[in-house]
Amino acid sequence: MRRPRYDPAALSCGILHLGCGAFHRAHQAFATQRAIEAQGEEGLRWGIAAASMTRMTVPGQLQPQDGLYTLLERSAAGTRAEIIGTLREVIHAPTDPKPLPQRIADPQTRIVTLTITPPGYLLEPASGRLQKDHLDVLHDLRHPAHPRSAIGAIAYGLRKVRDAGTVPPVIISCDNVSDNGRTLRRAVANFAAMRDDTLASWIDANVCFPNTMVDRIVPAATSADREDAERLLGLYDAAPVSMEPYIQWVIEEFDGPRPLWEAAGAQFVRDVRPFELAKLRLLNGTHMLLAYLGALAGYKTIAETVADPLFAELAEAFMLREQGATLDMAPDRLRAYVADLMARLRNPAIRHDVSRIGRNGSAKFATRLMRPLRENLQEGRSGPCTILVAAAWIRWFTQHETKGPQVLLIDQKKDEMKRLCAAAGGDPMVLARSFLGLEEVFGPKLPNHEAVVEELARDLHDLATLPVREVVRDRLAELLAAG
Ligand code: CS2
Repeated sequence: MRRPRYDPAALSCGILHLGCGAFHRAHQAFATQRAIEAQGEEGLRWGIAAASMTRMTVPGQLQPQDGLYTLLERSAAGTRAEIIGTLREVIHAPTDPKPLPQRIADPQTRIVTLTITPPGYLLEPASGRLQKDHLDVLHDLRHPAHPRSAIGAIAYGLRKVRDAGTVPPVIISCDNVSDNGRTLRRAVANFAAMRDDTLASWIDANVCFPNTMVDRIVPAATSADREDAERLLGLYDAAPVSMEPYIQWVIEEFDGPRPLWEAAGAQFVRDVRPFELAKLRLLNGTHMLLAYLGALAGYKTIAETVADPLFAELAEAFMLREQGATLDMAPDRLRAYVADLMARLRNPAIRHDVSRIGRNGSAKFATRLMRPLRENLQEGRSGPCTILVAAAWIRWFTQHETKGPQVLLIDQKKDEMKRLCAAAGGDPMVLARSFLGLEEVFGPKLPNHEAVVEELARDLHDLATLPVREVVRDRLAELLAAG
């Protein structure tokens, strides 16, 4: 059991984090622990005040244990445990006596980090425009002192900074969102502009939102995690987090004080984009492929799905032929990246739920799958695996009507999708056409749109009538035959 090599009680909170889920605790909170250890006395200013934006679960678990929790690094070789001490404060934002805008404007806060998941940006996925009629937007416009969304909190926090004439914190998105820093800036500035154009331009001119790429596979915690933590620690831990050994964090260079995150392997670079595209398309896109198809085949986790050679072969073909073709990567590097990724996906000690990865597909399709598909089609290449993933995702919305494996459906647009399925009355062409017509998910008409509709309809038909493994086998054979 590795312990923090500093006194957690001596930390002050230079970082405010929004969205205190397992990913934050396995990634940024871990990297900050290494940074503080490397910086000694200097590092003690980098404690984290971590805010849960809605639910009380994590604050309820972590407050009684002074923010301390166990990280379980899991691989086929075994489990390594470490106590993380960086969360100096754990806040439940809706009930915290010090509202988020005030915390953001506190001069002690030099950095604000976020893991709020793609829907938290309140943007239409395909157009990138703020959803001005979103309930959280409407709420926050009415309650500037107690905003509910991270976007509202940042806008009003920055307004306080501007009014006080102090130095704004650097705001770092750690979500799997394309161009995450710019996207966050756009969401915050669009929100600010709904009431105050000068605030929006002040934010544009004065606040730094570096782009980042974050990577570490972190499944949801289970009771087995709590049992293992207790065995290793000799104490009950209500909130341990499991994770894979791999970690990557690429951050766009910025000015201003910050923790020495390099101590955890973070890289500071001029341009995050190539790293981000490779990660979103190869890892996150493949996660979606395995989750949607794997669930239909009855698999519960990613490791179970890739343990099936058919699915492993499909995942590899998808990365090497389809997603890989859209990346500016030398063939050797691409092959090495894919090989590493396959090993990570196979990690038998990580139980990464397919239904969890499948959540919020409507907010994830655009960046991970549709943009690369569009690029492939524009270049005259095909995208059979991507279209098959779209078909599998659509099947999730009708799965409850069948005797097949059931999936846990969590998606902002769930009701709309179910309506489309019902309206299509089982006709795959109608279904394919109406889904692809959802611009806010799939973007504007694709090049060769009619051919894509037909291909999607064929996949929908086959997935409805044949065992999913058979469909996968058939599509793989077609792909290999095409050379
Ligand atoms: C996953 C990611 O749920 C998902 O969308 O693809 O959480 C993935 O595990 C991480 O991005 C890995 O870095």
